Amino acid sequence: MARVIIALGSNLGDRRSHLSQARQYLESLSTTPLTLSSVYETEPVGEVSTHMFYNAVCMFETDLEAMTLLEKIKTYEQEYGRDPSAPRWANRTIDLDIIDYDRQNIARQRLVVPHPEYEKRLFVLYPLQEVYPDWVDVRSGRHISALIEQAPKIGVFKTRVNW
Ligand code: A4P
Ligand code: MG
Repeated sequence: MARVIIALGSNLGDRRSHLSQARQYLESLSTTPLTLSSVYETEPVGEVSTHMFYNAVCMFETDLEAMTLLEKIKTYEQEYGRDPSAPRWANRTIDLDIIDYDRQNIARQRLVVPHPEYEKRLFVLYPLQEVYPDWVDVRSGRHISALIEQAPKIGVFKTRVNW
């Protein structure tokens, strides 16, 4: 059994519904109830878009191997993570990233855990701190509060949205 943490992001269409549907899918991969963070509304980072994101994190236990979990969430993104009313080339409506897999340090070609760059992203760190207040990065040994202090500042607003 592995304890995993997945970060979710959506900035197109009905963002709450995309998070909620992905949460239901992740429940089907889990052997335990999910621990959910709040939904955060966050300023877009990078060139992707000008639309505000909804971001959240969830934690659960699974029997799946790390690579199998990756394949499943990527397939979900491709099959269900598109807004049917959006053009085919539009941004994905849901992004699912593996932040942690059982406190392991994984550096394979298709899977890097903890997720590469997550420590620069307040839109992951704030919800991560909510579900895992004592989080310490297995690569750097740094505590979540230090990671938050050092990350580039962006607008991150905790909402009361249910998902
Ligand atoms: N991959 C390697 N390690 C992992 C991992 N731990 N979890 C590989 C998931 N995937 C991992 O990912 C590309 C490839 O990374 C995968 O095929 C997998 O083998 P992807 O999710 O298909 O592509 P992506 O979403 O464009 O990459 P990434 O890095 O997840 O996207 P970004 O750069 O995070 O961009 N601003 C705000 N406020 N909130 C957001 O959620 N998201 C992005 C997405 C940019 N700006 C944002 C947000
Ligand atoms: Mg991604």
